[in-house]
Amino acid sequence: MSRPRALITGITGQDGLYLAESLIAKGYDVHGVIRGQNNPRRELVEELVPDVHLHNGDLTDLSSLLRALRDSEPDEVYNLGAISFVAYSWENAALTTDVTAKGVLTMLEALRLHSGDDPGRVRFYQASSSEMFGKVQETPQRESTLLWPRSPYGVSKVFGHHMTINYRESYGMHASSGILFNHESPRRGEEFVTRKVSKAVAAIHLGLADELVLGNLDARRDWGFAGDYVEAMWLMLQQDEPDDYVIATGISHSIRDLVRLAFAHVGIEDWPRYVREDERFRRPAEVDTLVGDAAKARRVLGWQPTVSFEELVPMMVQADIEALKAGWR
Ligand code: NAP
Ligand code: F7E
Repeated sequence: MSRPRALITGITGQDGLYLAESLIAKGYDVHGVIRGQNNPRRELVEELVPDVHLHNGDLTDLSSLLRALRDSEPDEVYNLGAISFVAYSWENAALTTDVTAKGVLTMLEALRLHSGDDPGRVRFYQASSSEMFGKVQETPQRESTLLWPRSPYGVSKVFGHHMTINYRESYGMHASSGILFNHESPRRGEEFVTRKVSKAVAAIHLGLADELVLGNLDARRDWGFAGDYVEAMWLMLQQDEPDDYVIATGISHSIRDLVRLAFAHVGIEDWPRYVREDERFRRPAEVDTLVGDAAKARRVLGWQPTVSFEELVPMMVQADIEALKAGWR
């Protein structure tokens, strides 16, 4: 029997790397779409997952996606590519819409054209987001909760989510949408708050910095570990029927909790001494609080998180300490 084949957009991102590793460990032949003429993250992908086959392509370019599909002939497509930084999405709303919203339609269209008479032959995963809940209308948030996005990013994800459902209903595609709450890891981009905090705390601990500048410390998020969340993506595509699932831990913490825990890992209790609040990092419209109900994923997929917030934050701080020390050698 031939190995199952997967194509991942967003292979250079946090989730793309974890998913590629996980699929390779499951015996998949893994392909990834990489954009740009000299992508600086290509090296990282080649180092961490050397068995992945990379295809040039961009979510805004239909023919490049058709070519990647033709050359990889996947059984499963994971659409993780996006402009994913919420704060940036206000400054580049049109670009965010082109990639994070319309890019989903372009990927779905490429897949529909590629699949010909058999629209269900390639299974499709869309990376939807808890940011779609925005100004939350129900707590905890579940699959049926009304969507009320608060940023150009959130609005774009709502478009991608509904387009995925529409292609499933219109063409019978095996298209599933994972509504994932925040998930983090030592590979998280440094622009996101968990990694910004872990890196700054590591630097303060090593005497390389003396300040951490943040925005809204009162916002609350439901944070999990990225390695757990990519397993949920895979499980969704192993089901006979496509569907939508919330993936979350069910526990929320404030940014203040995050900062306290990160500093505690390096033995600093008087953390407010090092933290300064700056309006620059506040958003035009904030998502104040998110907490997910993953009961459906637990029941249907048998999925549950394995890493708690109390384990995740020290893991990230420790990884940044090791990385900074390695830089000295
Ligand atoms: P990430 O680290 O920011 O990675 C985003 C990926 O998208 C990168 O590989 C990036 O490639 C790629 N990309 C950007 N523009 C593209 C374009 N025009 N064409 C093709 N690829 C493009 O994001 P992540 O945290 O891994 O998240 C993966 C997906 O899940 C994203 O869609 C994100 O919106 C969504 N999501 C994330 C979370 C979370 O908490 N992490 C929660 C819910 C949903 P370059 O390296 O070339 O920039
Ligand atoms: O912000 C607050 C900020 O940028 C979290 C993306 O993966 O998860 C992520 O989006 C919270 C917000 O993530 C700073 O105001 C305070 O309330 O880490 P973040 P996000 O916006 O929740 C969702 C699920 C996605 O889908 C997205 O792609 O932290 N905050 N001070 C700050 N945030 C940042 N970045 N920097 C600060 O200095």
